[in-house]
Amino acid sequence: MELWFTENHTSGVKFSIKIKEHLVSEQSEFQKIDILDSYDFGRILVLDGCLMLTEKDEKIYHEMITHVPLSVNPNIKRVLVIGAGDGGTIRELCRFKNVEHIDMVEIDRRVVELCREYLPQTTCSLDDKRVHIYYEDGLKFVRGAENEYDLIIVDSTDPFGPGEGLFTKEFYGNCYKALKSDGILVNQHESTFYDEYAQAMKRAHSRIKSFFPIALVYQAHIPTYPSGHWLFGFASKKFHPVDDFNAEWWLSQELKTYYYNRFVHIGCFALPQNVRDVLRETKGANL
Ligand code: AG3
Repeated sequence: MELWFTENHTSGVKFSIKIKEHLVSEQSEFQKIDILDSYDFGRILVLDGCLMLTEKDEKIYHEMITHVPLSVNPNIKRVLVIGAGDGGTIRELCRFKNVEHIDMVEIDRRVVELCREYLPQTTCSLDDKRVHIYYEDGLKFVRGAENEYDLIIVDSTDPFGPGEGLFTKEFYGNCYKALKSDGILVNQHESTFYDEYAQAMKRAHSRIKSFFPIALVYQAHIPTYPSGHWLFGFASKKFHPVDDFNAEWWLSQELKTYYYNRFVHIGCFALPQNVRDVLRETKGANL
């Protein structure tokens, strides 16, 4: 009998991967957690039916959400990561020697526990001495922080269910306050190809723009996400992601990567016309 995982990317589009084995199926206090083993993508983490990562392409997402901000400000020392229970973002951050302290705030302890058991590829740095894990709601956690972080990374689910609060005006305002005067906020920013995601992305983008003087979007090709084209937001109080890009410094770190490199860093901010057109519909757009 054949076993397939299917995510409905829209009401009229399905994306399926042939499965070897269904390793975990658990309803936590917050969401349905599934971990599967597949023939073509290795192990797969699924939350509430939405594919979060596969072993085959997770490096694209995790490198792009970390190396881009780190190579713009090599003095990043204190980092706050919201979500990210699979550990992939933490793994990439821990490769940077300048990073001294990482607070990771994940609402669902079971995601971390199950990923530790089944996804060692991404959880391998969660025990690094610099990492401090809090099992709390990220929205509440940032309320209490002021002028504390050089970088905040929002590695969330889609803006439905437990991740919804991480796309609100209140949250972005508190992130602004929690960042130092040269702080950077990077978030997973959905995509524009399908309308439902485009609406969520536009809302998030105009909210971020209302707080940060620099608010840009960059892209990556992630084969297993809806449409295969995914966006990240780069919002900042001072640093410009392209003008302040420190390629020499990044090269001097000698980090072997799968997707990110100095050419991608510049190129990922060059957005296709259809993405620019959607962004232009957001409040305060200056494209
Ligand atoms: N978080 C963003 C996943 C969004 C994918 N959406 C979807 N499949 N509908 C990924 C978490 C990786 N650390």
